[in-house]
Amino acid sequence: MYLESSYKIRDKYLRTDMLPTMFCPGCGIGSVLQFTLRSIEELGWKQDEVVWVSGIGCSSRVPGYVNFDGLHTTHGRALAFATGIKMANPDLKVVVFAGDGDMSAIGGNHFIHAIRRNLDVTVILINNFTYGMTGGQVAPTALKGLKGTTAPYGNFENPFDISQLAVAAGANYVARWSVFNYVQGMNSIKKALQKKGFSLVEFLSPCPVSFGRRNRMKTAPELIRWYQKITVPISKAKKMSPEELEGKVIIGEFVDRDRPSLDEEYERYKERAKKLMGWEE
Ligand SMILES: Cc1ncc(C[n+]2csc(CCOP(=O)(O)OP(=O)(O)O)c2C)c(N)n1
Repeated sequence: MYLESSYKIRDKYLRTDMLPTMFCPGCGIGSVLQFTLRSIEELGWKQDEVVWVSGIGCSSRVPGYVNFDGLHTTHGRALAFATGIKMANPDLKVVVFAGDGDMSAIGGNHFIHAIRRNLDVTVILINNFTYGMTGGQVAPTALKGLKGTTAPYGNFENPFDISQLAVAAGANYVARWSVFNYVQGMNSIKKALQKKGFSLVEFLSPCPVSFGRRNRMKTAPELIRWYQKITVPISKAKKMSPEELEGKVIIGEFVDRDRPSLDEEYERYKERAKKLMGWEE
């Protein structure tokens, strides 16, 4: 039954002429792609209602594999292009597929300002704590002590908690899971897709080749066990001290609210301007 529905998803939504993907064995991006496609299928959305946008990185390859209109743009700039799409055609649903490097390093300013404006898009963020495509440099999300080509003795900088950054900047919906939290992850994607305003679903996602190898976790099962060790559900985290939470990653739903989105505010602004200026329709 599950396999049958997987074939249906594959045949309906993937550009089979683009397969196989460039993802390495054990990479989590395919799982997150599947959650997103299953969510769209369950919501009954039509393919021509949705646009996929990405920047550069392994995760940013995704729009090229799916049978939707999409843009594969420049590193860190996916949200700038997404802003153009959404404001030019507010009826379109915009999904941004991004890496943690793309959104929190080179695209960090686009990220916080798109959220501040409450742009009506859903960001599906693949957090592998590394720059996967370029071979494993540490990303701003890398926890202290993790190794990468740019930190062979262990990262000594403080990491960004990208979900908390999104909450603080004003996102309407934010959740974080690991790719192994299949049910919760899909529920969050469905909620995020239906949410008006900015929504983010962050996934801790295994990158055995660029990240795991440098951190003594060469295979996906080793990374699964590590995620189980470092993740703490939000309900449990509330009872823990900052010292106990050191080196841990909290998972769960962080915010679910309904602030007006950028396109809604822009429509109101246009109406106000027309009234003030006495312009006719
Ligand atoms: C302007 C610019 N700077 C740097 C690069 C090199 N580059 C390509 S992908 C990448 C990082 C990708 O990391 P991330 O966004 O985390 O995605 P992942 O590959 O891990 O999925 C970098 C720095 C680039 N393509 N363009």
